[in-house]
Amino acid sequence: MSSQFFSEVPGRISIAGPGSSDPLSFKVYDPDRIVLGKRMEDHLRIAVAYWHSFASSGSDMFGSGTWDRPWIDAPGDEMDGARAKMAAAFEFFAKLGTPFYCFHDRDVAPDGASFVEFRRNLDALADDALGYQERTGVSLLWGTANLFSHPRYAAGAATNPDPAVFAYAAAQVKNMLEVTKRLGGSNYVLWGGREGYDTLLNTDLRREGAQLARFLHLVAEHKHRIGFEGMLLIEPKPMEPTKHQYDSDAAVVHGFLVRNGLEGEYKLNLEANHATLAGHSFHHEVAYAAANNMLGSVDANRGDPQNGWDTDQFPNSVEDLVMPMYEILRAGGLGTGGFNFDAKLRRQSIDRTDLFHAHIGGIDTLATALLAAADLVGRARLAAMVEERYAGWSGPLGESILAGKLPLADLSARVESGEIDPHPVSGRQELYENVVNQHIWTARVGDGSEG
Ligand code: XUL
Ligand code: CO
Repeated sequence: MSSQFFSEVPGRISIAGPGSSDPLSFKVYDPDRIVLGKRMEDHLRIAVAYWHSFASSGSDMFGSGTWDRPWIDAPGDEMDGARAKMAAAFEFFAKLGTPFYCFHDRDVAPDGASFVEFRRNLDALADDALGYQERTGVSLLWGTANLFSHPRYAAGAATNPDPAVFAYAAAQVKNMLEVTKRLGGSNYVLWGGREGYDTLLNTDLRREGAQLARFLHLVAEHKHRIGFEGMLLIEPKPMEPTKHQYDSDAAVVHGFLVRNGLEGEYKLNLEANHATLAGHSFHHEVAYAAANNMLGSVDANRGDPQNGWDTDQFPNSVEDLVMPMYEILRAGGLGTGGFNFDAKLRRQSIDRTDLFHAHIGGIDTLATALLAAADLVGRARLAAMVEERYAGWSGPLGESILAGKLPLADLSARVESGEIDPHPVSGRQELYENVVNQHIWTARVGDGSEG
């Protein structure tokens, strides 16, 4: 295993178990452990994000980069730098031992002086990526085009007041969709970073909605034209960088797709911190997607309860992840999706080895949540309690109402006659909370995870 950039981690991260004192080992994650009949690795389908971990130097709006990332200032021209970055990325993926990665076109390829030059750069680097994928066995979970960093996208991409910007974005997505297909990507993501507005005073909402719908139709058409078999995914986020982003949350995106005849073409890539920015729990977003057959993939991270922005920290709370994981298991899993660490180190975590600590902690947190959620699914107590709560809807009255057999007048007559006389029943929220906690505790002490 080559050790060009991460020599402090000589080989692959070991699967050491909960008693291990080696910080560079997994304590809970064990790819081959069978959970509800499936390998843990195949449940979680972990991916590392190229942008936060390899294309960024830790700069923020108040200061320049702090992280020790020699590949970013590698000697030679821009393409030499891009190749050093890719070498670092694949060395990291192979040592972490997780199966997937994700990238934006611009994370990998230098802009060049024109669109054609950018495409040539990306094509050459995609050839390199194919070689790395073959040698390491690491695959592409999803590709995406960055339609938000360049100044041309300041007023949006598809929703720009200038159709020339729409066209440029279309060219970029066409190209990246084809690159994603060539790399065997499992999905393609669209995050509308600047598809929104900073002020309504200069914004025509009706036009911008129509433009966005047209763009999504074009992307779906091209997907079918080139025979890309992966899922198209939209990633909701309510704001940042714009004041308001159109793809605010799972329900808003779902409604937009249905209204515009796009249902079935797109699913959702849900990010935990984006849910909290939208004023929802992550559980809410996942439950909504699962209930509407919109579950695609997850960007795993967490926000900070005291900060109102996208802090993109690595997940470390099992409590926060058990119920999203439960919904995912009950929906039959993420399919071609997975858990992508759209998370970044804190600015003071300057060592390259900190990248390993962050991912190991995040992965062990997901693994523990998976065990607790599998226990909840396996023992089926929560599901039985919910089923019982709605039992009336499977009885004669509930079924007749849902089948449209009882008009308002009939229902009213039955109430007036006293035949129908409901009595309040307890919602038992505290009991439900106790049941969930019990499963988290048993997963932690390593009992009963196989349900
Ligand atoms: C930004 C964000 C993006 C998308 C991909 O908040 O989450 O990195 O995941 O464009
Ligand atoms: Co994301």
